[in-house]
Amino acid sequence: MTKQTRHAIWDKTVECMPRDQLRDLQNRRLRALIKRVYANVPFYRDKMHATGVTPGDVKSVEDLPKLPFTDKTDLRDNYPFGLFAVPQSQIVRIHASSGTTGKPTVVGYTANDIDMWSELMARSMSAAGVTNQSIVQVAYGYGLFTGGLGAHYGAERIGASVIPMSGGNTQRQVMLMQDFGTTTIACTPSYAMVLGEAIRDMGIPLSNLKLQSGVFGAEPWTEGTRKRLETLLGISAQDIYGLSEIMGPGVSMECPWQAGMHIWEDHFVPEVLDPDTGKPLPFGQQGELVFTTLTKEGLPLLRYRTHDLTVLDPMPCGCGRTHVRMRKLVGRTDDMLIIRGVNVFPSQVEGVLGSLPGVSPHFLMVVNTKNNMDTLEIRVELTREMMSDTVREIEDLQKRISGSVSSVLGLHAEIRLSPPGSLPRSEGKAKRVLDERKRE
Ligand code: DLL
Repeated sequence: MTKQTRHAIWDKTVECMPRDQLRDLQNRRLRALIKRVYANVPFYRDKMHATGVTPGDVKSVEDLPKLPFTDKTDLRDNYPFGLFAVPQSQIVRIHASSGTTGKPTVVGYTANDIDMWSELMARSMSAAGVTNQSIVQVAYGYGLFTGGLGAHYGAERIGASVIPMSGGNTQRQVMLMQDFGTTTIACTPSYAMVLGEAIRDMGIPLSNLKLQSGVFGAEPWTEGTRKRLETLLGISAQDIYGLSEIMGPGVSMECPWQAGMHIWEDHFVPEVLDPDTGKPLPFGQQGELVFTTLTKEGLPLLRYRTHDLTVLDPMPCGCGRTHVRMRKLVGRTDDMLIIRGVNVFPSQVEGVLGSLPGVSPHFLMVVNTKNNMDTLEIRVELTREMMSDTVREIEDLQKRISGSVSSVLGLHAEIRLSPPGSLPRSEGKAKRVLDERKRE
């Protein structure tokens, strides 16, 4: 499939709406939202009082900077249901995302919220070519995580046949993929890699499969990984973004042009800020993504700080959709490691490894301290082909990885090569970092 392949647009009226009309729609929805949260959520009412803003002060999207931010800690402080804007009797679904520490972040949906989410997931999956002829294997986890049920409802809304596999059980996934003629696989890119390698290792030719597309998200992945997945699985691989607090998957989605993810702006207003000062940045500059939800009933959020780093691009897209695009994520502000004073994102390491033949995309960064100095070791798996090479060739490869890592990261890393299959595999979001530094 080429990048310019056109798939039917799910809701052309909205997805291709002229930007001035889209802005009018946002402004109307924003005014209604502010009234709603002011009336129904004491937390927002108090915050607005504290900053001296009244609902009447927010007339349009341009007024958003007058409003205070919301952060994950606000959800934690009001755990579990304190920020819900409707009585619990109207909440029909609860999801949660596990934090690194303590209590999870809890989100609640009304029946209308679930309907809106299904619609936006239908919109998103259509952009990856899913139709009512498709057979969609959902290998995102089902449960409190939003990936499984989000993809499930979206694919059903389109009328596709859904296989609700959840993550894991790789051999069985591959068997059903063959037997049922799966056309679209929805899972994390790291699990897609596991599936692709299993198909290869089981000696199954791609011609035995009917795979056409992948809907991959929930973690950062690079262009190099996209190429590998497209080759390994014989598909077009599209990026999908979202977070449970804002809705779940389907906040934004790549179109076949694979040039950024369209944020569904009729429901979410994005801003990009300088993460340190909180000041809005113009289009084209990298910063932290912040969302205001326009239509959510259960858990509306004002200026929610995602901690995700990206760049917004408002230029028209070849696909005809007018909604602003966000660039593939670099990572999260809280994923950023500071090693000997140098800022490092795991996605940079993924980028380096993806560009070198002989190494698999599986890696683990181990950060430690030795003599009061940070150390970085990168464990990298060799490919099977490379394993049959001479020690000399393997040593050369090690030097090449080390050289590329130092020049991209600006930091020396110890490269530890290991045999194929030796690093842990993930069924959901990959764990790329083991930080063993002692914290004060
Ligand atoms: O990961 C929702 C989701 C499910 C998105 C399935 C896409 C597909 P959370 O568990 O709340 O929700 O994690 C949200 O994951 O803030 C990003 O840091 C990261 N993330 C999500 N999608 C992408 C992506 C789901 N396409 C957090 N690229 C977000 C990079 C992503 N990071």
